[in-house]
Amino acid sequence: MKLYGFFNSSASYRVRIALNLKGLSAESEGINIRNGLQHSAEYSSINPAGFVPTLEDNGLRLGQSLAIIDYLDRRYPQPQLIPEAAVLRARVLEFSYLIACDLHPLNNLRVLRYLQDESGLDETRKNQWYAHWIADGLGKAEELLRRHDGGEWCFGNAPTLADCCLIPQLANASRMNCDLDAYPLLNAVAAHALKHPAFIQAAPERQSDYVGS
Ligand SMILES: N[C@@H](CCC(=O)N[C@@H](CS)C(=O)NCC(=O)O)C(=O)O
Repeated sequence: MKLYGFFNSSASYRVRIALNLKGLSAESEGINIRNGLQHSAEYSSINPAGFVPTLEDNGLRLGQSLAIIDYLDRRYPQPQLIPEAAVLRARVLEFSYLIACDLHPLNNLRVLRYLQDESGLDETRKNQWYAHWIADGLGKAEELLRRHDGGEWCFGNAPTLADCCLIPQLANASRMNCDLDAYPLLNAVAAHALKHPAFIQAAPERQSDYVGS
């Protein structure tokens, strides 16, 4: 198994957590998206979308972190990260999509670069944009947990896809100096998760391609 990723990429971080939780080891290849390597001819032939991560497994080549984790869950079911029970599954996906589909794309590297390079936003305005969408998304995530939470993890007493999405997003927000005080439930889950070896080992600074934030 091989994972193409980038140490600071939260989508890659989600998959690293899932692999670790399942006890799977994958060869890791860093694609430096700060230097534009996601657009190189070589990587484009691997993932035409120009995003990390990409997983290779048994002849399969797959992009999109949530699709990758869903694949891993089917192929290597233990422990299950996307629950079977209808309501719990729906809650986990609702929370995960809020982060992965609504929040994360607005603050992606290509969007931030476009805002600076094409729309002329200076560093301060760009950071305001970033912080605005973090506050919007994390505020909604906090409210979902307030309504439906009930355990040490986002949903219940075992980690799920929701935790795989939350922890990397909080790490990114923290790296960008966003104020996280308004999210006590998210912070409590993070404090718990960051004691778990699967989450500790998936951290950006533990990756072989780490070059500093
Ligand atoms: N929906 C995709 C998003 C992947 C994504 O946005 N990856 C970022 C890093 S976290 C990336 O490759 N960005 C490159 C760019 O913006 O040019 C997924 O979940 O895998």
